[in-house]
Amino acid sequence: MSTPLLISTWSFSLPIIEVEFPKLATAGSALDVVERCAIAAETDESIDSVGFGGLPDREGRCTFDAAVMTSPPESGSVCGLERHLHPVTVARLVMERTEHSMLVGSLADDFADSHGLESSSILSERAKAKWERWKQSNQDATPPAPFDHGHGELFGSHDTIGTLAIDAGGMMAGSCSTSGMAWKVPGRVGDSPIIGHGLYVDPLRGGATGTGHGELISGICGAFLVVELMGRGASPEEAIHDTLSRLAQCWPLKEEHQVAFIATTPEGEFAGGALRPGFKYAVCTEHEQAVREPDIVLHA
Ligand code: SD4
Repeated sequence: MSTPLLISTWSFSLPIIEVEFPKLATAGSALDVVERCAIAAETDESIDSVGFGGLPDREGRCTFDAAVMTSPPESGSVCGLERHLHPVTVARLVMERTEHSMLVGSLADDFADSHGLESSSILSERAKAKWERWKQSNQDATPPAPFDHGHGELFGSHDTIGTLAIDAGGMMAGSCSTSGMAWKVPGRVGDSPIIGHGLYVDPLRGGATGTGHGELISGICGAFLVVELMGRGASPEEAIHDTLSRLAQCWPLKEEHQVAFIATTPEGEFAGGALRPGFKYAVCTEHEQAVREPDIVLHA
């Protein structure tokens, strides 16, 4: 028997993981729980960077990316879904019903159709109205600001949801779901659905998931690096610190750049850390249900 753990990026995820945590101690599998956590965020229209309510690309088209993983041979992901509200479920179908690990674009939507998932409009009226306002004020800019999240606070309370769980049976699972950068160039895919970038789970070494500027995370295979460092003996805090330091060494960082990771060992020792202040993460254990400040902020 293992001690259950459920951790997730950003404070908005606490109410979600509080509902799901008790299931880890009973019969619930870590995989079911991380899928349901992502579904809850995808359903909440007030979260403008995940699922319904997510902000669109610069042409006003919304696309979703997601991934799930339980081990190196067991992962699934989708990029650029345009017609299905729960990309995490499509990612799980890729993992469980195919021999592949990633499907993209309209063909991934067709795959979801073929498994009976209902097609739907994924751009909310509120997100469309925000895009229209953005378009109005950016129409003369060439090119328009690529990484502005629209509300001027990329790392406010809402961003990509990344979740890691360990259930009572010792299974570890992770999920990640996002609508990506607001106003992105159509076709852009960030780190979240790429295994080893936004999410990595290895039952022998640990799990990690990232949030923030996907291009920066991808440039250093962020989630893989955190897990690899833990596998070589680093604590989660040290592994996140060294990964963020590597990133800071490689990139000419701009003031608005932010990246954060959460990570756990197979035994459930966990940490969260960020490049800059503003990041928080949510934790549920047998002793604690709380929003935590990051254990490390590289540029405090
Ligand atoms: C991405 N890391 O697509 C994700 C999500 C994100 O603002 O940055 N959202 O790069």
